[in-house]
Amino acid sequence: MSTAEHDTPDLDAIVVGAGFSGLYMLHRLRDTLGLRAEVIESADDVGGTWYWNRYPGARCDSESYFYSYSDRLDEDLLQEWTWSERFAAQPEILRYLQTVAERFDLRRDIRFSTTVTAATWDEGGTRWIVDTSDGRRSSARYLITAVGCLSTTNLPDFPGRDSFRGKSYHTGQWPHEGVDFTGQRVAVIGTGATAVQAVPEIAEQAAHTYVFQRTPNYDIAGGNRPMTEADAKEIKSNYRDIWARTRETGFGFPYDIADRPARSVSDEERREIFEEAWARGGFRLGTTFNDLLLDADANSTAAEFLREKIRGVVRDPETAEKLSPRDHPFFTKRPPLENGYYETFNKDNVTLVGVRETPIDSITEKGVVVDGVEYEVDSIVFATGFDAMTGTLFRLNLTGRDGVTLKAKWEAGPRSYLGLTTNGFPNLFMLTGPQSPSVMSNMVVSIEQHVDWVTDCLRWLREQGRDRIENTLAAEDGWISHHDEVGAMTLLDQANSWWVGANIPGKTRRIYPYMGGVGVYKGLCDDVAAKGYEGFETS
Ligand code: FAD
Ligand code: N01
Repeated sequence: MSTAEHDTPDLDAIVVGAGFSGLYMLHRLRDTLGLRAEVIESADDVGGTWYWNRYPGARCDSESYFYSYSDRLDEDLLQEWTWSERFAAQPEILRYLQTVAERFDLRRDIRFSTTVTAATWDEGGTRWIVDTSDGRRSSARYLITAVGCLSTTNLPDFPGRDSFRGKSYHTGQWPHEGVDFTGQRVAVIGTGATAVQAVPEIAEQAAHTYVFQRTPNYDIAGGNRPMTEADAKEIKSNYRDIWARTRETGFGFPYDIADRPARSVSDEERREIFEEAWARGGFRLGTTFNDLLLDADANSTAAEFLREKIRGVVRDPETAEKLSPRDHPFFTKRPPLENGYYETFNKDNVTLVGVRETPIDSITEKGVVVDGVEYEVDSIVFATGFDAMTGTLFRLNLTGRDGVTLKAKWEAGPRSYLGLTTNGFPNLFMLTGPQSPSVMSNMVVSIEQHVDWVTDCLRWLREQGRDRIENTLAAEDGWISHHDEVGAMTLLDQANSWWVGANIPGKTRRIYPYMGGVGVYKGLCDDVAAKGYEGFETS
């Protein structure tokens, strides 16, 4: 297809998505490399996750001072911006991303309210042809997906779902004007990280809240609090060290994982260590011992500690037991951070409904039916998560070399090199793609690492006078076997989580994120680059 056939002039790069990834990518392409780039975004503004997830209680669970762009973007912004809370709420994070967009004048190269509906590799033209919901067709040398790991909502197909006469909401597509539940009977379906944030807030307003739980989680104390001036001063004077640490640790947090197994200390000492981590709040509990995610026995010590915490808060023993996970190890499903979730179940107007043994039968005009009981409600909140990691990539309808679609190629699970590229799809880069650390990390650190790596790669291609890059099948096979080997060393496969694709009926069960850790992964990527992009063919 020749350039003349395109409605818009050719670009050097098209980026899909304007969240943390797409914004930083655009800045690098345009301002570092001087390329002509455009971002295409379904929403009418920037923000990604933080544009869509406006449900009550939405906030981050990586601490805000490191859940933000690092000195790689702008050292001055780090000093100018002050987070108001330890874990900022959605409006503040959205404001931050809007500020970044304004500061770097990014919006002028973002096409909003436009969805990429298909993208096809044109071998003759060495370009991607991109179709969008506005009927336009664009083309670019490079296609970079910044579509997010958690951006396609999962709305289970409960029989009768659409017959419900009240209002229903998915947390990932929350109305911008907010929802007032005052005086209402509300059903919340799901008990993942989203529900754990939303339920206390909804229960504050609603006349009665029914929480439908299929799998209880190990929720950790969030410990959110306002940031003090002293906090901000200390953080701002230590930023260099903080970022250096986030890039080297396993999860991209500036916390080190203690170099000791759980059974290397006495029961009393372990308890004290857990208590101290619990009191500090956040994911520190997961860093107390180095074998919690590797050894079932070690893991059971943390699991029992967390069950005890539930029993300590929830007064009704039957409800406490129902809320206590027993069918999977700690951290094999993403542990939510809780700020008042368990306490909510001490309220008379909150009911926990187990739907593990007796799944939701149907949704009727009036409410939710479980085990022959109809729970009549005015509103239903679907906190049922996402078709994570691959769901949004498949919706791009990517067709690579020789007419092969990504969906067909990945039928038995993702196949990538470094989680960044895939054979048969030249000049395609997937930011935080499956088989990279992505969701197993503080994501902004992983996003920056991917964006910087892609930037360096494009610069190198230009210096070499080349404009086509594709990873070899051998490199891909090697990466997948390393990825799977590392994943198999963990307990991750012992739970039915979205990390293994188990939340979506029919989805291929695999470990989707890379489990080798952020620091190790960065080293491997750097090594590939240092060896002249080993594992890639270029022309
Ligand atoms: P996203 O923010 O998901 O942005 C992707 C964008 O791509 C979206 O705006 C979407 O509209 C757009 N898009 C997708 N497909 C198309 C298409 N076909 N055409 C056009 N546009 C398209 N991670 C952490 O590390 N720490 C946290 O504390 C944390 N908290 C979270 C809280 C919530 C409620 C959720 C849902 C996720 C959280 N995450 C957290 C993960 C979070 O998704 C990432 O941290 C980060 O925001 C992802 O940024 P992104 O730019 O890669 O993707
Ligand atoms: O989604 P989830 P989420 N019948 O998939 C249940 C990030 N995040 O939106 O566990 C009945 O975790 C499902 O049950 P089960 C974070 O990475 C971060 O809560 O599959 N129930 C589960 O309880 C997180 O992990 C924050 O048995 C059904 C729930 O719905 C990710 O986003 C906040 C069902 C879905 O939980 C996703 O979290 C929010 C069915 N048919 C999100 N189908 C922070 O705090 C699904 N469920 C930063």
